[in-house]
Amino acid sequence: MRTPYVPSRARRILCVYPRYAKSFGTFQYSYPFFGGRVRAFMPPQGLLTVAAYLPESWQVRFVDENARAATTSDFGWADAVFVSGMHIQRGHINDVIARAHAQGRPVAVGGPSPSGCPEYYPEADMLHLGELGDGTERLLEYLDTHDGRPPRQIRFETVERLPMADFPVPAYSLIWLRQYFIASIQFSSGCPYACEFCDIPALYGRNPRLKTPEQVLRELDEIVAAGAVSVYFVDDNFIANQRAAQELLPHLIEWQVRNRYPLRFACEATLNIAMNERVLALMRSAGFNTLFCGIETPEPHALRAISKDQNLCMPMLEAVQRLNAHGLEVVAGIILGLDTDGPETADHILDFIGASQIPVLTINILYALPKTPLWGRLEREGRLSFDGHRESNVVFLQPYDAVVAAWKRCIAEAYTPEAVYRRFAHQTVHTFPHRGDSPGRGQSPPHPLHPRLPRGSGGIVVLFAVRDIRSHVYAVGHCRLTLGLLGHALTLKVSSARRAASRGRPTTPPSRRPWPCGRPS
Ligand code: B12
Ligand code: SF4
Repeated sequence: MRTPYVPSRARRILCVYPRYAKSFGTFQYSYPFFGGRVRAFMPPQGLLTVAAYLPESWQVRFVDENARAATTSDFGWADAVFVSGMHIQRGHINDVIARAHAQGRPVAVGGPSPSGCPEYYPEADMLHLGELGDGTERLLEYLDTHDGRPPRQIRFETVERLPMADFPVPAYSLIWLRQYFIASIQFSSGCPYACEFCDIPALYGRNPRLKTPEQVLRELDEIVAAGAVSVYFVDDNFIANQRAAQELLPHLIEWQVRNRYPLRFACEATLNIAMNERVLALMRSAGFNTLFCGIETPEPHALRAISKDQNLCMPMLEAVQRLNAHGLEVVAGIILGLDTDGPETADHILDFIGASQIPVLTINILYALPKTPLWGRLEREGRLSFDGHRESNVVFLQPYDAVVAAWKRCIAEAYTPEAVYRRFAHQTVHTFPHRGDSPGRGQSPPHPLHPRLPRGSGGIVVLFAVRDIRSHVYAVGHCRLTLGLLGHALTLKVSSARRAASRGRPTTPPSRRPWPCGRPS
């Protein structure tokens, strides 16, 4: 639904989603393979949701700067500018603010970075902290009743969140969905766990909030009408509320059957999903192909130390096999630089990669995000570094050079072409044949990247041409990053990643490095 606020006059709102940092995780080096169609990774759910929530009488223009830059005339058109983003986009967020101010336009910033670190945005006119809710209503009222830039910064903080059942369908009509590598949808928000490095519980709460199955299906109708073929559930943990996931899945199955399986799904979940046979069977029937899991480390004592015990509820290799047996290709997040790491940790990680045959992993170096238990502990221990030339803001217990060398070694060895092809070959035997035989799949048009590859199960390849994984892939480790979509990628092109990793040479000049939070301001 839209806001209940009834405005007294019309307004023009320009929503601008800033560029991401070039990185492995956004696959941007692969976009040229899509014949010019793909220009960005995933639609910005948060800002699109806000855009859909605005009063009906207000005009909204939406620019995702990953596809095209907002122009002077866009800024000139607007009465106010809305910006969103992550810490890693801090520089670009501040750049949008500066361009809006150059046209005399007031700017409201919101989303995960301003909500976590409002102090990063001293130039923003309005700060929106938290999710849609009472803070949003006050912001809208302010914009309705005031013109131009306020004399000083104003904060609008959501204390009472809007129930997710009242969230509007994101304003997909304002963007061209097919320009994205993969479409996205949100079912739940929040996570009951408390992994030490993660800011999700602080930002979104520990008691997962949910959309209704009907809402999700309505969104899927719009997404498929806009031409998408793969959809990523952006929930941090698809089984944060296991019962709710179990209730949603039959609706997804029924929708897929009714529509002849037009979509493949990917999501993020904790590894203990492997314990829930019923959910896995339903996911298979619903057309889930890929699951991103925050494995973090194969060392059990390390998992306990970072409060990620949920990964230990069954032997990890067995958990991965169970997921594969349900047709789910696992994508894993790995972290190096934990306090428990020792000289053998890199070997343990590489052994685990070989044994699990997980084809794609995001191998990160630990980075402390503000508002996390990790940040608090390191601050107390005097172990936060603000030296912008380091790969991480963590003062590791191991020597810095040893941690960075172990990290590079893991990336280089995990991504030799031979190793990657070997792991994918394993998937063709142990995962892809277990995918559901969905009615529409056999009849779908040829693969968008390669006409000889089938679209459905089996035609799997990963496409990455990564330039510089050094500076951009740092750790949050858990269930994110989004690779889950790989169900239809196709070429494996990792040699440049290996070159960068083995030479230790950044291809991004230091001045353009996307330091997230923690850089001295
Ligand atoms: C999808 C996703 C991505 C996508 C982004 C796609 C896109 N265009 O948005 C991709 C794959 C690019 C991505 C990458 C990364 N991500 Co990410 N990602 C997510 C994820 C899983 C979902 C985002 C989402 O859609 N949420 C749903 C929407 C509805 O929520 P929302 O954005 O918060 O919006 C709500 C409010 O904040 C508010 N709001 C939002 N914007 C605005 C603006 C205004 C003006 C107002 C009024 C309100 C408002 O209204 C919305 C409705 O309530 C989140 C986790 C999460 N739960 O959000 C992590 C998350 C955003 N990612 C995170 C990180 C760290 C990364 C990486 C750095 C990870 C890495 N190790 O490399 C990379 C960076 C990539 C790069 N090179 O730039 C962190 C950010 C931490 C922070 N506080 O900034 C998060 C929070 C996860 C985490 N804790 O680790 N990510
Ligand atoms: S890392 Fe994943 S499981 Fe852990 S708190 Fe964050 S979202 Fe939840």
